[in-house]
Amino acid sequence: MKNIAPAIFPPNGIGDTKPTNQAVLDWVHEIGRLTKPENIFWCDGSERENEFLIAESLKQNVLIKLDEKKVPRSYLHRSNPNDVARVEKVTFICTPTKVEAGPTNNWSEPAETYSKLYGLLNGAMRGRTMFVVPYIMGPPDSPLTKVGFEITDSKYVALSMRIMTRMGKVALNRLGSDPKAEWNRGVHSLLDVDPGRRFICHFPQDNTIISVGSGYGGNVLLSKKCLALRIGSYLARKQGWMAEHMLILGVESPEGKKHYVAAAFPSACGKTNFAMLIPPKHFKGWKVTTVGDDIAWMEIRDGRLFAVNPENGYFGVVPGTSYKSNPNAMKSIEHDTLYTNVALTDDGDVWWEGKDGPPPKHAIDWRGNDWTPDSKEKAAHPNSRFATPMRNNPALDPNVEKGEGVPISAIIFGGRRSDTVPLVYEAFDWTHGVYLGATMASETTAAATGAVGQVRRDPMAMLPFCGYNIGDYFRHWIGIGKRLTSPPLIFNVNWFRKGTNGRFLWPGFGENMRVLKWVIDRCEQNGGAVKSPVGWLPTPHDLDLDGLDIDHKCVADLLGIDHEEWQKELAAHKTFFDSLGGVVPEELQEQREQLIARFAE
Ligand code: GTP
Ligand code: SPV
Ligand code: MN
Repeated sequence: MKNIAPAIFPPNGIGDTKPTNQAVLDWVHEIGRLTKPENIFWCDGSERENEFLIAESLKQNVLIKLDEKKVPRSYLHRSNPNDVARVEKVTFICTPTKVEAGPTNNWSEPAETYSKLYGLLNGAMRGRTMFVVPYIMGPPDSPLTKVGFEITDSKYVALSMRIMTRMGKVALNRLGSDPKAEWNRGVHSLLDVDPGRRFICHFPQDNTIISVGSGYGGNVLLSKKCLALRIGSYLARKQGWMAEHMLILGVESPEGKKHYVAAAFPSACGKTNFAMLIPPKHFKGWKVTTVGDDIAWMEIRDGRLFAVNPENGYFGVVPGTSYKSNPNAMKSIEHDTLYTNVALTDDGDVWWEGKDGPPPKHAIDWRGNDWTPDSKEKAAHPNSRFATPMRNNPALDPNVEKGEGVPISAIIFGGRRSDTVPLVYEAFDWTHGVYLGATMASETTAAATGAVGQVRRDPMAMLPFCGYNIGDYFRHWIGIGKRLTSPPLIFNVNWFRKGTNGRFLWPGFGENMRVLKWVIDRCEQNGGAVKSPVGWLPTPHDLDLDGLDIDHKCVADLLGIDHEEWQKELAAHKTFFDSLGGVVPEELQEQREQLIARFAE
């Protein structure tokens, strides 16, 4: 096997911060004996370590330095062209029984899977450096915070983990030396980045993840989808909290009244953009701040739901990001950013489809080939990403480090639907809200390999991320509602409805403030709405559309419930529930019957 990740040799004082916890030391020793690396590099998260790893990555062409004036302290990484997105078909939940993984997950038997993966890992790090990355997910002093260790032979992973998590000594301190302490074991090896030997396997009962054969973010930054969502959701159910694929934002009125909102949209459906929203001129004095852009961990306190963002950075979609669509994201990625699979301009800048200004006359595309505006190929991969520290965000919420989290007033579900689903509506109550989440659907995107643009059911945007049986997950949601005395209101949104001309009916981005404002009005019990079969719908007068150039017909189409389309939708809900083979809770079956009955009224 060609060595695609040659070992590096740090000077004294770098790469030697060993933890004291014997359980960690034993595990690293065991994985070392299996993978047989040239040496072991113990990460501590320090600035000096970071500089060393960057210098070595530049030497090995893992990173390309961008122009220091144009994008200070920032780098470009190109992944293998066969390895540019999450791969759901080789992602497995390896619980003792198939029933525990449920009908929506790929399952494989734990003992067999360990043995297959150990076979692949045998000697896999020969001639390579094995990095041990300690990290925490969550603010350092939060009761929700979890410790993880990721072993990897990828410098790109070690560098990305430093941006995406609180990495290094903070984790060693939090773990302490109790050999029985709870922590996640993550093992990653690039192997030779062969799609045929690519597996992302989760062993929730062992709090263990093994990922091989990929170097792409969602498959290999094990803190994120693997720990914070798949293992996280499994632990959350056992321990009575929630791990969700949700952004968290704060919204403050000109009078200084503040609410927090969490929203679940599937991959590449607008979470980062919504979390960084800048209100249009008409909303003078309103402020939106970001707590998180992808993941929310939530627990119940005083009958309310409180949320923390377990992450420390943003791993965001690059194409379409501009000063027009998302100025806060643009400011966040102006410096100290690790770009993956974007185009490189001749003057050392980065470029992508949808960036402000004209395209460069010449660039090197994400594959490393010459590119001009006449090229048929895209310059940046549709799933090219930035990794940037959350502290770069000018709209970072002041409570982002608060261990107890922020109180959630509303939960919003949403998908990418060109028809049927209105711009916004509100559930009648919590259980109805769970039904909205359970039946949501969205067109697939480039965030995962496979066809793009196909409508699929993606309950709570967790289809690829729920680490156990989806029926039990629905039951957990219903159970949480029973424990809440002041539950968040639940809404559904759709920024992506299209007119007969095939164009989006709604301008989206900053203008989504108008929908958010209605959500807040409803939370404060002063927003108007009419009862429809699907839920509480705003009339055009209930939405503040002042200063927006949109015609009445458009608004009517956005808020319309087309009975014919909804008959198809109802049938699709049934098909989906039936496909789950009897795991759907009775409460949600009843919700479906009530929905049918409301349409028949
Ligand atoms: P993940 O990181 O994959 O979980 O994605 P995400 O949910 O954070 O999505 P993101 O905000 O990165 O947006 C994905 C794509 O949708 C980008 O190309 C955006 O430009 C586009 N998008 C986001 N918000 C809107 C909107 O309100 N309207 C329209 N039309 N497009 C949007
Ligand atoms: C997603 O696909 O939902 C992402 C990107 O947030 S990744 O981390 O690659 O999964
Ligand atoms: Mn995501």
